[in-house]
Amino acid sequence: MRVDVVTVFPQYLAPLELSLIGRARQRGILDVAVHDLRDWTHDVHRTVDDSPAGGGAGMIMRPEPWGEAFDALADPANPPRLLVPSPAGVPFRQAMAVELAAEPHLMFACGRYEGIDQRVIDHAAAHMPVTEVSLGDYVLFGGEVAVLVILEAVTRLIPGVLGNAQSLDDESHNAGLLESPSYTKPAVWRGREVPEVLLSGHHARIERWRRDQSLLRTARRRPELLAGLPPDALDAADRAT
Ligand code: 6GU
Repeated sequence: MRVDVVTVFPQYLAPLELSLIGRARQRGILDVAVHDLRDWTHDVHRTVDDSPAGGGAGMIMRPEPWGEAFDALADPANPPRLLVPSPAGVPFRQAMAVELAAEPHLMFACGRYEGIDQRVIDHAAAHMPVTEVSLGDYVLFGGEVAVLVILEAVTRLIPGVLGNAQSLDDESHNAGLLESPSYTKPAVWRGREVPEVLLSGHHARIERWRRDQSLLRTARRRPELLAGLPPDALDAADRAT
């Protein structure tokens, strides 16, 4: 997968060198390029923003550098999918991560200040698929951290990135529910015991216990997730919990 990120703070994306994303890049599974939006300005001050049309506080990103960046990075015959992080976007969820993991080319446009001139998004949408995407109902300074989050969620779904493919399998098996708590050694730590069933070696009982913990956690912490499950998601044993 190829990924282009356009930002006025390329250093913000430095963590993409690290850990599993960095390893995926080294192994050629992921080809990430981070671009400085100011490289597409032409004035001595390398201006990317201006005051809002109609007045108001803050600054808006001018359209011209964005237009040139997209011209340089998007092949019209084979355009990328453009993602624009914004608190006004559609919620980013695991289902979107799954969808993005199958794309050959993603491009991210990181807005700063009070946002990007809307014509940038409208113009891009005439040439490529565009999704304005939000991490949740809170406001960040800009889209850079959102790109890190989205790329981490997407990269781990690309075949060959995760060492243990079984963990992805377990995840989808538990679709729509929160994970059960997990434990390791020692069996007793500061007087607290690992739940006995997990040490029993009884795999059917262990699976039942994990499933029950998932259901209870989800009911307590995210009742709206339980309510939104498809009708066949819970069997009789689940309902007994
Ligand atoms: Cl994706 N971007 C920004 N700037 N703020 C956010 C966000 C994204 N998601 C939540 N808040």
